[in-house]
Amino acid sequence: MSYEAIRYEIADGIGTITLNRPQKFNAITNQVLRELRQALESAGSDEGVRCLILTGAGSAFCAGQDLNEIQLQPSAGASTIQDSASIEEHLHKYYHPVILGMRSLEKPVIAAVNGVAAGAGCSLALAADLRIAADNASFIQAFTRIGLIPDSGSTYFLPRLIGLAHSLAMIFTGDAISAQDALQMGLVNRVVPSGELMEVTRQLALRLAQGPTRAIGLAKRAVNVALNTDLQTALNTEARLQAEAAATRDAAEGIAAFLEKRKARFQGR
Ligand code: LHQ
Repeated sequence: MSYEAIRYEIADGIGTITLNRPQKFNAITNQVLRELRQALESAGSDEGVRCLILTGAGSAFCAGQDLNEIQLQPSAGASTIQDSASIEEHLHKYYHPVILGMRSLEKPVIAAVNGVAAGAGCSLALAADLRIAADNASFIQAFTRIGLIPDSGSTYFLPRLIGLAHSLAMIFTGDAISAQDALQMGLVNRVVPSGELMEVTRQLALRLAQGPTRAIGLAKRAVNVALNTDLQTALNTEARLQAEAAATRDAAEGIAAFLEKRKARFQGR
């Protein structure tokens, strides 16, 4: 498939998705969401992709839903969006497969947040496993600024990452959070000078891509389950997935390498 609203490149076991509408701060159209879904599915089935980076072209990461595509109909008590009967249907049809696709992809997903991440653009960053932010990046729960509520997973991820108090302040005020404040809150893993963002992110992605990526994927699944369950179920899930991890060649190699006091050569299977 060819991509227009995003770029999708693969090198050294790393898939890089770049939101590519820089003149509109990478605002999200239906086409962006269709292509994102396609790239995520492709990354999932491609053994050559062992880690994924999500970033934005130009000076912004993503300004959220392209507001030109929303048709407001307050007199009818409803609003619609291009190609969908309702906003609710639109979220189910276009946004949710992308958010669920990022979480269910059993490969690490790193958001390289190169500038402002607003509205659903912030949700996209939150749905990644790890976030590295440029020092000039910012995070805005922009939804209430325009009379809407957080969607695309922000109500789910934000309190889990930074707790209720910070989350509700961000959501109620719509104020921009700087990269440094985001780091303090635990919203991002690391802040780096803007010019170093992609290199630092690639180094981390390369390290993960050369790791035991089957185990990393199973660990992601176990944590996804544990986020929403009781201790007994989490323990059961860990035990079942540990058995799967232990049956991989990487586990045999990892243990052998430790005993032989050498560096392990992982293959992701
Ligand atoms: C944009 C946008 C944008 C179009 C910047 N759309 N053009 C999903 C589905 C269904 C229902 C509703 O909700 C959702 C989820 C959502 O994401 S709702 C939230 C949508 N996003 C926003 O409300 C954020 C709107 N943008 C902004 O507040 C600002 O642009 C930010 C704070 C991101 C950046 O501010 P500045 O640095 O001052 O840049 P700017 O405003 O000048 O924007 C640069 C260009 O990008 C500009 O284009 P232009 O042709 O005028 O130079 C903007 O119009 C365009 N742009 N966001 N969401």
